[in-house]
Amino acid sequence: MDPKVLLCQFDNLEFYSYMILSAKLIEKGVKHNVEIIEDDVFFLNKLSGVYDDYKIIGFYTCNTDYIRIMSLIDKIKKLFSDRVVILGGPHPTINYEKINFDLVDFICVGDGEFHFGEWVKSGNYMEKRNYYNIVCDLSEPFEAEFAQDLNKSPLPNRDIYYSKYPFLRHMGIRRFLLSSGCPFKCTYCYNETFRSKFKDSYSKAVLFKSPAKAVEEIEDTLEKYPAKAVSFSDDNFCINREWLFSFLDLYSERIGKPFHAATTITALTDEVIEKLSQSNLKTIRIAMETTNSRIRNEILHRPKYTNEQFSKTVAKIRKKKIKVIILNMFCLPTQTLRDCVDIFNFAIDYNLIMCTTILVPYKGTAMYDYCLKNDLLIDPSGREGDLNSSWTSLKGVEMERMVTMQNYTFILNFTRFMVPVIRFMSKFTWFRVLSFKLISPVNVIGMNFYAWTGLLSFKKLFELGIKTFRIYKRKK
Ligand code: B12
Ligand code: SF4
Repeated sequence: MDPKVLLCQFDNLEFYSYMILSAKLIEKGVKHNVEIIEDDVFFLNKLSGVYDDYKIIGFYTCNTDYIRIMSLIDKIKKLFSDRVVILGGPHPTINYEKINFDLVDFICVGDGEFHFGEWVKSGNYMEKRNYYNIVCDLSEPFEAEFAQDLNKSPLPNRDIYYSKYPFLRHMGIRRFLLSSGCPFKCTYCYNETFRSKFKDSYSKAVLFKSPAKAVEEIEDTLEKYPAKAVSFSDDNFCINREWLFSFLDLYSERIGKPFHAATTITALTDEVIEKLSQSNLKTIRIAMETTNSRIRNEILHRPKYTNEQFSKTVAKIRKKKIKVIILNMFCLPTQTLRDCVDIFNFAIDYNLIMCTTILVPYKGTAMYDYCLKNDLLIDPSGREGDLNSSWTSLKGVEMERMVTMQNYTFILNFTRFMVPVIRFMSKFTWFRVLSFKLISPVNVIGMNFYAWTGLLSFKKLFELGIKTFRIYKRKK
């Protein structure tokens, strides 16, 4: 009997990686399914029930997921020793030396679209040896492999999600990824690590789908799965002016739906803003990361921009009736509570919606090495954050107090008088603990609510809120 593949994840969202792998598995005639795991015990029961004959179990693994996935694999291996477990995605790609091969059978270093299907189909998964970029033995040679031309990547098979999860099918917004990579060198980002680690294996820092191919994919998708709006997940949507303009020309002509994207402030010239506005851009995410330019330049290695330049550009975008969401990070090395106060005041001064996160120095990044070298990390081998909320990875009470400030973003974003109040209260341990436990989930929901209103209906936002609460309940 042919082996079946189960692709597992924790987040309630379509993963491009799985939709692409699925297209390839279909091509090779491999039966497969996707599973969004809400509860570990329930999932383990399913492995002996509906997934009884799913021999190969795959996990998309970000740094954030690794520890949780490893604890689940430990249980899988104890209960079902015949299952073959394979990890793919950013963590095994940039940290393959650190994978625990006592538990994991194989990892995929780089893109899975090239050999995964044939590895399953031809029965190579039964042999403990490396197969191109599918690796189980680091002492033997292997080739990390990456897409060189996105036009040659298979069209994502969305049906794998939409036929199974009505919540995703009826989301009202469809996500697309038209490029990969970003030319900047931010120390906390995957892109810089990826480039320095695999400098001989990739062709260009940023790859794009051709505008014609991109629009074709959007058209086909919307025809099959209608939606009110489109969201581009690209790291830096506006980074190449020439590509952007020719894509937007076609998009306006053939699609024209309201859309959402993320970019760096440096890409937003007057001409680009005008073009985006004419093309029906409704919301844009721009990372400022911190108002402290020393930290931005010397520690984060962000592209160069001043606070003034940032505020002026943002004002121009808002004049075009485009909603701006700025992103900021808390608990950065050398950051102080004063900096956090400045961040809130900046958002209030310019009337900006702000989403904040807490820095997680991911293993494998320059930021992790910096924190390790300067003895800043509480636990260098510990957890690497969580999708929705994190505790500080950096030592010090000041850092803990910044977590509390972050937990109240949904209020401090709009009420200046509350900023010193929360800053003062964060002195008390009980207040910090209580805020983390009770307020941080509300904060995540609040920030998402402000960020997505206008693109998602109230009903969808409500459903998303409920799902987020369920994640917290599970964690508790
Ligand atoms: C779209 C996107 C999202 C989306 C969708 C996430 C998803 N998993 O698809 C959302 C908004 C939900 C998201 C959330 C997060 N993201 Co994100 N995201 C991206 C982005 C921009 C594109 C991912 C993508 O679709 N790539 C295209 C597909 C085709 O490539 P791929 O995912 O690498 O998959 C290929 C291979 O990796 C491999 N593969 C992958 N999985 C598997 C599994 C098996 C079994 C096999 C064999 C192969 C295989 O085959 C695939 C096809 O070739 C990347 C940037 C990037 N350059 O990848 C960041 C990125 C993955 N995200 C990142 C982060 C940090 C996050 C969050 C932790 C943010 C947060 N604090 O909440 C969460 C984590 C959620 C999660 N568990 O995935 C980091 C990861 C860093 C790291 N070292 O782990 C990245 C790299 C961004 C960055 N520049 O640093 N993200
Ligand atoms: S600008 Fe964003 S995507 Fe580009 S390297 Fe920096 S953090 Fe990564």
